[in-house]
Amino acid sequence: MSRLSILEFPDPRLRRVAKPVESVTERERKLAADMLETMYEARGIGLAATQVNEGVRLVVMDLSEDRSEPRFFINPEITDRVGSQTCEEGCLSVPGIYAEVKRAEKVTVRALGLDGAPFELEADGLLAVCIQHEIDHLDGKVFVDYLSSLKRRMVEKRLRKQQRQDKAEATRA
Ligand code: GNR
Ligand code: NI
Repeated sequence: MSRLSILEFPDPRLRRVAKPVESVTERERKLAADMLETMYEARGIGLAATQVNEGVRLVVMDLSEDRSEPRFFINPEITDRVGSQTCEEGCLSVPGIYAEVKRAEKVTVRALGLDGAPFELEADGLLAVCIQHEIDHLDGKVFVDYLSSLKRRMVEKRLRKQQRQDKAEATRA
């Protein structure tokens, strides 16, 4: 397995819309394993292929405390949504920024597993939030898109500054 690097907002590559996987092969299984390792290393609960600069509709997640329940979603689609909830969200592509986002409370998701077999899942709570957050990434959306443009510009400014400092430090090291 290998660790992949995670794109950071406002990188324009986070805006690309990912293409459906046509058939699930070793290539997708390798990418899923690398993404899972990358997500665990970064202490995230979800990761979309878009975030590691891969333009395919593949998501990995693990909401368990002990990282023992990996989940994989290929070509995920939300077929039903009910109610609404507000959750404080973070994102590995928007480090250090947390904000409340309103999303559906319950969703029904249809996807393919790593074996290529279709499955359906009813999710609520954080699982529902995370699936909606990840499918947004596949559609080129980031959670800060739901903030006011003023707040989004502040986030962008802060992250650009941090990225400049990181780069300068890397040069000196
Ligand atoms: O690690 C993550 N935590 C999180 C918390 C609240 C709502 C959504 C998330 S997803 C995020 C990982 C990530 O950036 N996935 O794209
Ligand atoms: Ni994210």
